[in-house]
Amino acid sequence: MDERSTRGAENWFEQRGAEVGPVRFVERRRGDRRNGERRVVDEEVSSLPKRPTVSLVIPTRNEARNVADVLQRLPDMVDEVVLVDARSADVTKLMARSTRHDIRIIDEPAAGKGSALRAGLAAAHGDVLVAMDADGSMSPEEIPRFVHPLTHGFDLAKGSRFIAGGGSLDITPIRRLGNRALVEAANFLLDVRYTDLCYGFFALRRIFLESLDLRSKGFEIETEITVRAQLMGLRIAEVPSVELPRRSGQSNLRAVRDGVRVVRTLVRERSRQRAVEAANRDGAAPETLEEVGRVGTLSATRPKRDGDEARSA
Ligand SMILES: Nc1nc2c(ncn2[C@@H]2O[C@H](COP(=O)(O)OP(=O)(O)OP(=O)(O)O)[C@@H](O)[C@H]2O)c(=O)[nH]1
Ligand SMILES: [Mg+2]
Repeated sequence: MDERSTRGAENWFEQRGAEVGPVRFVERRRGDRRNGERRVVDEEVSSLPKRPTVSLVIPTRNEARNVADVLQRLPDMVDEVVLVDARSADVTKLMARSTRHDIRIIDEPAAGKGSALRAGLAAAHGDVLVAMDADGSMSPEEIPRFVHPLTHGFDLAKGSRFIAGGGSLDITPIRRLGNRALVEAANFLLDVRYTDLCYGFFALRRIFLESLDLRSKGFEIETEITVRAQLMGLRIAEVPSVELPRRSGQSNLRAVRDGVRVVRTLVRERSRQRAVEAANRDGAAPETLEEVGRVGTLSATRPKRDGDEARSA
């Protein structure tokens, strides 16, 4: 989607953030694909504190040459850094510890970025969980623009390389095509209008993590988070982000294998959505966060907010 059509047809919020210049993000809602243009809705009052605590979760595999640079550039708003590493054959952990003394390092024996991310998210304590890669392809300076929507009524802020203000200096033509096909498939199956799907820079309110009930082991984790958040009725924003080439080292992504895993995730989540819709029609869908967690399914409506604060405490 190009800049003109994005800018003209969608719900842009543009505000001055606390630590950065104007913050832009686009609301993504179910029905967007069919309904097209929508009115900008009033921002909801957020139950997050104005200055939430922020945890940064970074999965690493052989990123010794990159991780120090990333950690040196973290903005002050990051209160906690959780690094998840188990399979590095280099000195990633040593580099991380010597750059940031208070870093929490978690050993996750299970292979895959998804397994690492799940372990890191579960271990983090902040009101807001930010996930970012360690290879230098994501700029820590962008973190405030992911946190900003969450303090203004949104629950998930997902990075997009393909809206105005975003971009990628890293993506190959093949990957771009594959990514585009996956985005279109997701939009068709789920009736949304995302511009990016497989991008690992995002921020999520921690109170929703348990209900998301994430299971992904590999690079399909971002798809699972986005799709489940949408099915839960969470309020989602796309935030422009610029992806740079990795500073050094090798990619862990295998385009075909990981693309197939994303497709499988989409199909599985679509059938789950159908099941929840059927349950909703029968009046049997869970209504509270506790019920959602207990029955292991997702409500098609936004979970109730009562007690959000207490849960996040
Ligand atoms: N702990 C852990 N981290 C991983 C694993 N696989 C990838 N990562 C990390 O997840 C992040 C994203 O992986 P990348 O290899 O950069 O994947 P990518 O960004 O899709 O590929 P490139 O664009 O080529 O860099 C990086 O910080 C990796 O170090 C894994 O099995 N375990
Ligand atoms: Mg990368």
